[in-house]
Amino acid sequence: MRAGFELNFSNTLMRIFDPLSPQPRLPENFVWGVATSSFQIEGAATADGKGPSIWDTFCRVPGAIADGSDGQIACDHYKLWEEDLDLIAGLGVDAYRFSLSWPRIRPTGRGAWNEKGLDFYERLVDGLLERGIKPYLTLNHWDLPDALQASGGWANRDTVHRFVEYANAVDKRMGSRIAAITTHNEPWVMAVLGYETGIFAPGIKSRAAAAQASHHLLLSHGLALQSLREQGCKAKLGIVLNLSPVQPASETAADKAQAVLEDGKLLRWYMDPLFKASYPDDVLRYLGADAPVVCAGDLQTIATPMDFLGVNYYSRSVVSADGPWDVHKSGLEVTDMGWEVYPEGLTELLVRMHRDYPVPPMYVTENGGAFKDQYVNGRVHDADRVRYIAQHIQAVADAIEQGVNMEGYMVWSLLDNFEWASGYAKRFGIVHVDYETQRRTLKDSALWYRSFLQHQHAESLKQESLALGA
Ligand code: IFM
Repeated sequence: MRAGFELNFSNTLMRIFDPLSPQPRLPENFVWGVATSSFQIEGAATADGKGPSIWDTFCRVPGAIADGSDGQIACDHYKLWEEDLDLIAGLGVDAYRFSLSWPRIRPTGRGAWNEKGLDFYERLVDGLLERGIKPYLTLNHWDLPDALQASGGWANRDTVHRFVEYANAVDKRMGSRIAAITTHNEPWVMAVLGYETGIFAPGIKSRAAAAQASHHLLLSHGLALQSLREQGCKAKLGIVLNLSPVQPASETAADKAQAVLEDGKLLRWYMDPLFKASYPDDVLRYLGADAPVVCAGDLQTIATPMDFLGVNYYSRSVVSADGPWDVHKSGLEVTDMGWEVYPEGLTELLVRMHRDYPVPPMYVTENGGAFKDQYVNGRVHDADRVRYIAQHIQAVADAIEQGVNMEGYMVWSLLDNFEWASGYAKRFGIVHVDYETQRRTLKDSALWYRSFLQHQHAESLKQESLALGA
């Protein structure tokens, strides 16, 4: 066994691992990475002047987090960051995608800056560069300063301007060392789960507030891009969306119509303004009086050209006009989150985006699975996660075959971490975290990813020397 550990190989996995079989064809400079986010791993919730975020507050709401946990310690990454960077370097990845905690940098979202917060991220960025890893920085992965929520959070247009100030400050301090800056991670999640269903922070239940929040998130993205470019930012700039192909549960007219509307709410509500400077009519009709207030020029600002688009993909979405779809009906494997394993959906999605929109180069900025891992004698044999990742890498390669311009793939997640309303029970990491001792252990998926990347890099070198010899 090449990787020195036992796995049940599926056909895809066999193909990807076996040097004698054709490997997935990924472009020469394809960027391989791992991803995390600040609130999910950092801990140190009040250290060195950090202010509270909406998630610190939300975690205190009884029943909001399944296991009653919070982000006070998480993976203690604020203290263990050097060890974690060594771990990342050991995997042989090209890039690390991480986010900054806005309230660590500006504790109340407006007013004084916290130099110690900026210092922390500067050390992190320099540590990555010293190890030869490209920093992919996200400005907003959901942990809004709680003080801004007091005045409405993302439902208040003022937050847009506070975000631009924050983006500028980060760029001034470290922008020249960053490979790519993402404005927002998954605006759909922040708007819909945060302001409409209320199952995520800030826990508001208002469709109108959610629609307004989504508009402000998009507007702040466009304004930040313009402002960063004006101040000479050299990093690639983009946004990250959570997307899925939406399929009807049956061929009935009602199910099909429902699928079109859900696709509008999830995908076109974000892609249309970003790439066509308009909101989709069917979703505007559905929202009626809850549609957002859009000022003159907003849509043109939102459609400011980007250097890249990030796509976070986990599964497909199946919808029925009769209510929620039972994932177990399809007979597909289902992860510990209750999400179907559906790699072909990733190819379908990427090809559709390439076909329907003038997209810049795309990245899969998150992909991975939560599974019921067993830690036994210092090992985690997570064959299900290995299979999941391998199949999705193949799905990216298939999209490239069909002409889609893909620049990278990042595994979610480097570490087991705080999975939002699910707390610590759901484990997405390719590295196991023992939350009692903070010991990190590479799971089989991390060992597999490392071997896979070694092989990819060896292939690139071979191609280069062939080209030189030719
Ligand atoms: O853990 C999250 C991440 O923060 C955003 N994308 C989805 C992941 C899994 O739910």
